[in-house]
Amino acid sequence: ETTAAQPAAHRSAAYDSAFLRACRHEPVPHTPVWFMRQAGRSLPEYHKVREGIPMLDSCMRPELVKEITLQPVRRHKVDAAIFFSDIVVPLKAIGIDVDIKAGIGPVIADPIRTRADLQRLRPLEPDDVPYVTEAVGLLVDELGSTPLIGFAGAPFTLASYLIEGGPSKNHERTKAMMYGEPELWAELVDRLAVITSAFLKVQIEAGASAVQLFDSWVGSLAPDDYRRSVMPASTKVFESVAEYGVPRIHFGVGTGELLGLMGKAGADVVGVDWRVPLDVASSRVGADKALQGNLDPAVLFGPTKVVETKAREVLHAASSLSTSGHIFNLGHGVLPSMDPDALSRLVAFVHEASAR
Ligand code: 1CP
Repeated sequence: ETTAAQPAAHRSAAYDSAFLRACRHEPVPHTPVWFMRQAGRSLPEYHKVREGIPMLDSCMRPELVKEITLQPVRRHKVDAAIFFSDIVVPLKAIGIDVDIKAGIGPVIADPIRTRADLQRLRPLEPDDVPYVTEAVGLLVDELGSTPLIGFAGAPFTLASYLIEGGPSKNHERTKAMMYGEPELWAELVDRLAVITSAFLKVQIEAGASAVQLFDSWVGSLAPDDYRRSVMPASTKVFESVAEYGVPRIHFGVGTGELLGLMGKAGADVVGVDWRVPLDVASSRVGADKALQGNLDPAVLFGPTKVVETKAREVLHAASSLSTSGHIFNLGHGVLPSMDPDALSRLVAFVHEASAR
């Protein structure tokens, strides 16, 4: 977009990778594939290196982060790596007492519920996360022409964890604040936008060649509420990294009715879950955006023939798009109980079936 951004983008050894080309709507030799949550619990080699190390501690050890991030690239031959970290890492880095509990997820010791609590959400400085800068640098050197995707949690999803104190099904307290104390809510998501922007910038400055903003739980909102109460903060995040010219991906679950707005918030690529076929998603998002998705992760528990049929349907829906940009992914993350070999076979199948 800006001339200042061009040199940085061109410097990257991954610039001409299928993944980055697809993000930019350029012709590709094959449809690029990566999987959300490709690193982690589905891989025996992950369990081995993580043994005895708490999740958030592992995110602060650059050599370990490098190894875990590379594991799925080596094993599955995916077209992109995603930085091994978590959406709560920047919160921990500014002093929020958060832990990731096995079998639960992020748990916040003192939830954020009042105006006074907001003071604890100070801006993130690069010096708060030196281990992120170091790990991204190590990875970019090692990955060469394979792109590294940086990521962060979007303001709504982070707000939900902070207000509820942990994972939530209905986001009751979150919505109570959003509807009942709109000014407090607006200030909260604005502070989270500032933190998230800084966290993405750290990763881009260190060499990440794309970023994904995860608004995993925003599908719980109706479009009007999204537009009014969430979109301004998410837009602020995307605008804050626009100058770098790296592709910005936006993803959430159950967001069929929000896809158009999520694109308008400032994404270059919109991630789609498995509930909306990609040709339908494209009509909602517009031809100027690339799409990422969208095989139902649970299909991987079925027979190989069915996986291939369903994957072909995804490719077919994408091939009829008015836009050329498609990145193959699951409609949400890899599940811990998935057979890694089924994922490797899927990568090979997508590459072969889409070869041009
Ligand atoms: O001990 C462990 O292994 C903990 C499991 C785990 C892992 C491997 C957690 C706890 N986080 C992660 C890594 C992680 N988290 C990555 C990098 C791995 C990769 O993608 O290859 C990423 C991108 C995330 C992002 C993340 N964390 C999201 C957004 C993505 C999504 O799946 O929607 C969310 C919602 C979280 C919160 C979180 N962290 C961990 C868990 C189990 C959860 C979800 C809890 C819940 O259901 O609310």
